[in-house]
Parts: sequence; structure tokens; C-alpha cells
Amino acid sequence: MDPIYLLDEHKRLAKFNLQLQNFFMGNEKNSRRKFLANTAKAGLALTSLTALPSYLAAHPVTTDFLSSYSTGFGQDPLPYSFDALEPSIDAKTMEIHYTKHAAAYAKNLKEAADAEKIDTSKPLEDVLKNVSKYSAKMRNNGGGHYNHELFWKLMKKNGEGKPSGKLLVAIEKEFGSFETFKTKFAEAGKTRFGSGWAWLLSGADKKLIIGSTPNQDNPLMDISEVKGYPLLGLDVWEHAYYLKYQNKRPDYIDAWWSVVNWDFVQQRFEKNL
Ligand code: MN3
Repeated sequence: MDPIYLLDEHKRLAKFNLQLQNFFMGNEKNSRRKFLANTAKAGLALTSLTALPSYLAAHPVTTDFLSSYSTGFGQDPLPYSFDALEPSIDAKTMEIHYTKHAAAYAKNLKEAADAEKIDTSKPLEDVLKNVSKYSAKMRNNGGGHYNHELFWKLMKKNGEGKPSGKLLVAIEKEFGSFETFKTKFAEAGKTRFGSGWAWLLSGADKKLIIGSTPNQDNPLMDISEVKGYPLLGLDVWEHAYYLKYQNKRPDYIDAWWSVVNWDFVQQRFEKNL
């Protein structure tokens, strides 16, 4: 399923969920009419209402989804199947990456948030911007969780290959050509020593910047050398590619371009203009 579609789906479900609550709580005038209209739109027959709790449990929605651009403290569903990004990223790597590595960041972030009394109804971005005030566990797992939540949405089956519109114009203006941009971005990923991320970000003056961060740091963090709003990020930890590519990180990066979700990168860019 297309990630953008999925984000819209989450927003719709979140709205639906609120209306559902209002309906049962009697909080809203006409809520019954709205609820019935949305039930029909959701394709749920009224006779299937008894199945609704399990449906909602299987499609967890929180108010975080009301904004597609803020990140919650739990894992969103992967917006495609484990094998959707084959052959660029193999199914086994995706499965282990999402269900083990990324799940561990989310779990450890939850522990850190509980210990450090973080209001987890607020976006994770608020914590990252002040991450120097928190523990190393918060920095590593808050970054790890944010980076992966973003990473999954930045990919899709059959990516467009390149951006278009205002983003393409901005990339060509900043880097000369899209090909030069790709070379420089790949270089940032290849030369990141040890584990980390390569980024395309929008700097304070909205200037496009290519950079990289170590470990699970990211450009939103106050401790980051390279600062700005992340538009595109690439995980260059060995766990992201080792099963298929072993030590050949450059081959992984070359193959990754074909699964980049440029639609989503463009939306992030235009929202941040
Ligand atoms: Mn990873």
C-alpha cells in the first residue's frame, strides 16, 4: 500500500475514531449521523459493528496521525509488506529491521520516556529538539525511533526514481543536477564511519543541505552538527543491508534509489517551505 495513502488512511481513521467516541459518549450533536456516514465510507456494514473493537485494535490510531508530519512514541504499521522493496531490500532484512531493531528502539524509548516523565501525547520532535537535556538512552532510542518511523515512509514499492516540481528545481539549483545530488548524498552515506545516517535536509534558511549523523542522531537534535528539517534519510547501519550486501554498503545505496518515495519527500519539502 502506498505510504501516502496509508497516512491519509490513518488521518481518516483517527477522525472516525474520535467520532465513534463522540457517538458513544454523546459529546457531539449530529454525531450519530456523522458516525453512520463515516461508517459507510469506511466500508463497514453496521452488522459488522461488533467486529469494530478488533478492527480498531488492528489499526491503532492516535491523535499523532492527525498530523502526518509529527512522530508519536509507538511504531506505526509498516506501510507495505516485508517483501515490497525487493530486490533493493530483501524481505528478511525488512522483517528483522522493523520487528526487531526498530521495535527495540520504540520499546526503549517508551522506558526512557516513562523514567524521564515525558508527555508522550506530544510529538517526539519536541524531545529531539532539546535532547541534550535528557539521558543517553533518550537520545539513542528517541533518535532511533524517529529515524526509522521516517525511513519506512520514505520508501515504497516502485519509487518514482527522481523528484519533480519545486523540489527538483531546488535540488538542481543547489547541487547543479539531480545526478550530482545523488552522487553527493551517496558519498555522505558511504563515508559515514561506522553506523549512522545520510540526510538531505532543509537548513535554517531553507537551503538544501546534504549531511550525515553518527549512530541514531538526526538533524532535529540540538546536539547535531548538521541541523535542519530532515527531508530524506538513509540508514547506513550494517543491520540495514548486511544480509544481502554484506560489506558492500555502496551497492545497497545504489539499489536504494529505486525505492525512494519521492512523493513523500516532496510533500515534506513543500510543507517546510
Ligand atoms: Mn536501522
